[in-house]
Amino acid sequence: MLIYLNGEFVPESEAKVSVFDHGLLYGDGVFEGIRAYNGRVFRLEEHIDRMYDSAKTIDLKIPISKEEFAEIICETLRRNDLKDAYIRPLVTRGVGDLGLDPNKCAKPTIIVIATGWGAMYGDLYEKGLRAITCSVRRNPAEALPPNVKSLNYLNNIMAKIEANYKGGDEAIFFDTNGYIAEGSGDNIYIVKNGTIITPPTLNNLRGITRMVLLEIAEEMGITTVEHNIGYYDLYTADEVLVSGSAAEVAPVVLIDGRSIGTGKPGPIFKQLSVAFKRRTETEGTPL
Ligand code: PXG
Repeated sequence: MLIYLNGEFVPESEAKVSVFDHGLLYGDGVFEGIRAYNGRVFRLEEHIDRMYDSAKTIDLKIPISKEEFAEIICETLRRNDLKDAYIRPLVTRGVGDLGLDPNKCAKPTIIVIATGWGAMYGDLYEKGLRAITCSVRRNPAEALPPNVKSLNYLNNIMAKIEANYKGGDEAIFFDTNGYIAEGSGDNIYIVKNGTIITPPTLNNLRGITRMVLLEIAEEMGITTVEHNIGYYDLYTADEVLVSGSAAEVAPVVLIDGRSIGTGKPGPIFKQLSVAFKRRTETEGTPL
């Protein structure tokens, strides 16, 4: 496997960063998770835009253009002969000293990793996921906006730990106001009486898959609404879905022991999932 690291493609065994990199010392940096299907990178431009917006928010200046970054991602896939892949670009503040001050970090570290990775949830797309709501709250926007896809994912990892202990496939976050925010690594939707409802994006990541699903639903004539939801809405929904570049579109059939709807993946999930798959097979930036 060849990894892009600061201007070079190096074998995995040589892809190393300094222990003084602030990405390691402080989680100071940003990342993306992108998929390529059939030799095309899905929604590449949107992912790059989001990464630059995350970087801008934390005042991290990525020293190359968006076009150059996109080309590096495509070249990483070509060098590894990957047509279907999961891609992880990341930019850290770079090497500094042991203090917090980012001014001590002269040059950001740029990394692109690409690997083959199939369906993240295996057979759960047919069976449905079991989820739990977790006691850890999603980082509030006034502390660290969930829109920033930062290298500090401890909030999400704490949620995942709770899901693991409670026997859930995924954890569902509340925000500090008691509204449902998102999963540990995916956006969330409920379906009620044929309408898809998803929380507005102040308390969650502005998912690229979320954007695509809302587009697809509208095209199919399914009403979509963005408003706050609570746990009552979750437990009493006809269907619950989650989405992400890694997770794609997945049905949730059990939450905190309550079975959702019929307890099986529902019709809206199935329709969206088929339409999403069709898009991933036909759209995207060719390598
Ligand atoms: N919310 C969060 C917190 C995420 O990390 C999404 C939503 C979905 O966004 P996109 O743009 O991908 O539709 C993500 C993305 C994992 C994993 O292992 C998930 C992400 C990133 C890294 C790893 O589940 N998620």
